[in-house]
Amino acid sequence: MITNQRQHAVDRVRISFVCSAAAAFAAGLFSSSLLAGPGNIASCTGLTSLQIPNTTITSAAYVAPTASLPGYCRVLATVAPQTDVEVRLPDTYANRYLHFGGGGFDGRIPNLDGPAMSGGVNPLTLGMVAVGSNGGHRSSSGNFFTDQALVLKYASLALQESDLVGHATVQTYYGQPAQHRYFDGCSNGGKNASVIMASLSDDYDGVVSGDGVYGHSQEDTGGSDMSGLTASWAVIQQLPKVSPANGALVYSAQLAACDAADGLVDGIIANPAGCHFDPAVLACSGNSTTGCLSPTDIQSINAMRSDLLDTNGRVIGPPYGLANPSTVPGSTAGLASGFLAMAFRQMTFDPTTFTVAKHWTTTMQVLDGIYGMSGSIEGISHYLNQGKKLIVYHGWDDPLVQPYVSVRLFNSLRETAGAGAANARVYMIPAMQHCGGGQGATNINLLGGMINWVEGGVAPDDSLVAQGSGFTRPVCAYPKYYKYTGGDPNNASSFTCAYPDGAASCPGNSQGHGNGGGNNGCPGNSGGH
Ligand SMILES: [Ca+2]
Repeated sequence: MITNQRQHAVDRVRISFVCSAAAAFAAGLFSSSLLAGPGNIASCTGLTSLQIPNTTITSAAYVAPTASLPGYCRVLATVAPQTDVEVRLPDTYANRYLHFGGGGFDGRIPNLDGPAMSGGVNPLTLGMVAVGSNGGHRSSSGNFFTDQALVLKYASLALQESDLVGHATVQTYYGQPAQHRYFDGCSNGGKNASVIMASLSDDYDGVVSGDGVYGHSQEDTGGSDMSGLTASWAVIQQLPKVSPANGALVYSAQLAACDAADGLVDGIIANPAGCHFDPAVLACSGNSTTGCLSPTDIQSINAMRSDLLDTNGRVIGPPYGLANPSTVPGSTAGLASGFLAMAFRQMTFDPTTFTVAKHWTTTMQVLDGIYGMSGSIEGISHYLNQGKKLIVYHGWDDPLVQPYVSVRLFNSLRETAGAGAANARVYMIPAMQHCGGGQGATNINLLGGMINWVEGGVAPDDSLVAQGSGFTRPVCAYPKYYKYTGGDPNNASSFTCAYPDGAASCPGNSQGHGNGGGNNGCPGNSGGH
C-alpha cells in the first residue's frame, strides 16, 4: 500500500509534467522568431520576449568572456507564483544541459558556478548550459511549510518548471534541444535527483546524486525515503547528546580497531560496513566518568547506528555509519522540524514530541504519498532500463543523511531494476561528511565521469581518483572498497579496489556471502546491525 500510494503520486506528477511540457511545445507557445546565436548580444537580450506559459522572463543579459570563462547569456525567469529560475547559455556550447539540484529547504537559486562533485569545474567551461531554481518558493525561513501548493513545488514541480524554462531558452538560443542532458545535486539535490529520474526520465541521460533520498519498495531495504529520514531524525533528536570529547573518543577507538583492516593505518576506514565496533568497550568502569562512555552515551550511539522500526517491527529509518556520534543528533533538529511541519501542515513541529506510534503513518502518507518527496525505486528502475545512467555517492561519515540510504538504494536496484542496474554505480566515500569534507579523499570529479559514460560509453567503475589533502585514493564502485597494496601511501595507484572479505565478487541477490552473519557490505547483507 505504501508503494502504491507513492507510485500514484509519482504517476500524477509525471502525467502533469508530460502534459504541460508537451502541450506547450505542440501549441507552439515557445516563440522561435528570435535570432539564434550564441555570443550575439542581441540574441541574448532578445530572450526577454520569449513566451513561456505562466512565465515571465525578468532578465536576459550577456556576460562577457573572461580569462577563465566563456561569455554567456544569463537568463532570469519566474514561473508563477514564486519559482525563480536561472539559465546560463555559454558561447562555446557543447550541446550539453546541466540542471543543478537545490539545497536544504531551497528558497534561493543555487550557485551555478560549481555543480556538486565536479572537481570544482564551472560547467560553462564544459560547454554546458547551467540551469537551477529556488525550489518553487522565496521563503528562507520555512514559512511555506503549510502552503500545500508551494510544498508540491518544492518537492517536484519546480524541477519541471526549471526544465520548461531551460529547454525553451536552449531551443531558442541555439536553435535545437540539447543533445546530452544531465542532473547533478547533493542532499536536497540528491532528493531532487530521484524525482528527476522517476518523473522526468525522458528528459535526462545522466544523473549524479549525492547524499540523497530515494523511495523504497522492499521492507528489508527500507527506510531510505523522506518520511523514514524524518522519523529517524526526530527520534535521534530525543536521545541524550554525546559530548564532543566522547564523540572524539569513539571515533579514535574505531580507528584503532578498524583502520588497519584496509592494509594501511592512515586515519581512514575504507570499509566501514566491515567495522563492527561496539561502543560498550569504552564503557565507564568503577568511579570513572571521563574518558569513557556512560550508559546513555552507549544507548545513543547504538540507536543512531541501528534501524528505526515501526510498531510492527518493520524498518522505517536507516542507520548512520561511523560518523563521530557527537556530530549526529544536533544537526538534524531543523530538518526533522521542517519536514514534520510539512507533513502536519503546521508552522512548526517540535521533533522531540514525535513518536512513531502517533505520527509515523501521517508522516509517511503525506511526505511520500501526497507530496512525492522522493522518486520511487520503480521509477528509478524505469529510468535505468532506458539505458540512462546514474551515479550515486554518499559520505560514509555523513552526520546528516544516513549513508545506509545509498547502500539500500544499491540493494533495491539489484532487486528491482533488472538489467538496468548495470547503468547505476554507487560510490560510498570513506571518511567523507555531508556532500564533502572530512578526513578522506573527497574531491572527486563524478560529473566528468558521468559525461564520459553518457557521451563516450565508458562506465566510471573504479577508474576515478579522489583528491584528499596531500594524497589521492581510488574511487571504488560499491560494494568494493580500496585496499593498500604497497608503495607510496599518498598515491591512489598504491591501492586496489577489492570486494569485501577479498571475494572476487558479491553474490547476485543472495544474503551476502557468509562472514559469520556480519555486515560485510555485500548486497542483501548491509542493514547496519
Ligand atoms: Ca585505513
